[in-house]
Amino acid sequence: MLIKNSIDIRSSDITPKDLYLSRRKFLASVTVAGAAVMTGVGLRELASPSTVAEANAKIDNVQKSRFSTTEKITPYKDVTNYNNYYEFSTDKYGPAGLAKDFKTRPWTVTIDGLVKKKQVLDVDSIIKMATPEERIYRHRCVEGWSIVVPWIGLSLNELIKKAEPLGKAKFVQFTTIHDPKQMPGQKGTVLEWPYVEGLRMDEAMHPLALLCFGMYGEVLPNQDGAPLRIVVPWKYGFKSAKAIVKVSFKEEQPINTWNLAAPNEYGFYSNVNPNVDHPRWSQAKERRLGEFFKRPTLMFNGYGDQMASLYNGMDLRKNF
Ligand SMILES: Nc1nc2c(c(=O)[nH]1)N[C@H]1C(S)=C(S)[C@@H](COP(=O)(O)O)O[C@H]1N2
Ligand SMILES: [Mo]
Repeated sequence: MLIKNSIDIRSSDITPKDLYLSRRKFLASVTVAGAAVMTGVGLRELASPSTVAEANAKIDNVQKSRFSTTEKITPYKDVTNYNNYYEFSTDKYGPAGLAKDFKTRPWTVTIDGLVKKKQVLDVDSIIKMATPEERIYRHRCVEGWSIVVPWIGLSLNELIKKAEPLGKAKFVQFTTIHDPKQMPGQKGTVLEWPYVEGLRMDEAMHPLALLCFGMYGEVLPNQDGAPLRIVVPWKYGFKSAKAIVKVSFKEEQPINTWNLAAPNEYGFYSNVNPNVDHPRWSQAKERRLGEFFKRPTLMFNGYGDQMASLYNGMDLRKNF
């Protein structure tokens, strides 16, 4: 979002996906073995068939979702080489390389705040809470580019139900890991760290909100938010926090990083809305990665049938 003018999309440098994947698999397995030595986690545990720690490891047993769009899926190489992930770099071509050794195991997620069951959960126990679903969603970045991604995950509400929120809990906040040793961008002050995002409870409970750990049939690549991220397809991309370590239930509307950084440009709700311009550019159109011509942006990113009723009576110009 620091980039104010044209968006440079390189879609011509085609790497055959198989070649690319086998190289990444090699890198990932080396990293996993190294992490096991350093953390004392047994290699046997890491190698057990139900543990899916490796970026690009295949995910079995994935159900199709009725929420999937039938639009053309964006090429894997675009989705995994053009990323917003400021913890690693503000250059969209940076995270793919800089995140390749990022350690995603062991990994825990702390559930705290206004819940009956405060707890610390191992990421693999969260992943096993429900049968994984493939959800092919449109994803619209506030900067004017979009992608269609076959995400894999479970409804966020599965995790929320396990936590048993109290009646007072009106919002949920997600916190990204803070680890400047591994995340070079966190040594700088381009944003306040850790990255935080939030949803109103009814948004978080909506079946479209996804707790995501995979894409394209495989474990999430690190640059796309491994081991666990949020995906809320009716909102601008920055609402979909990556690499989360904490889920907190709150009475008051929580802080979200981009609102803190530029409150007149980025709101809390950030529903995709072609009728409300960003102060510095129009939001009426978008460019799908890998395509040349722009297309019109849809209200709620095309998810209005499911989502519009949640915002009845709200002024969407004020609550942008
Ligand atoms: N922790 C964290 N999460 C983040 C971001 C980030 O910089 N840090 N960028 C956001 C933005 S602006 C977008 S568009 C999406 C991009 O997700 P993708 O790289 O998987 O396409 O991640 C979102 N989640
Ligand atoms: Mo974004």
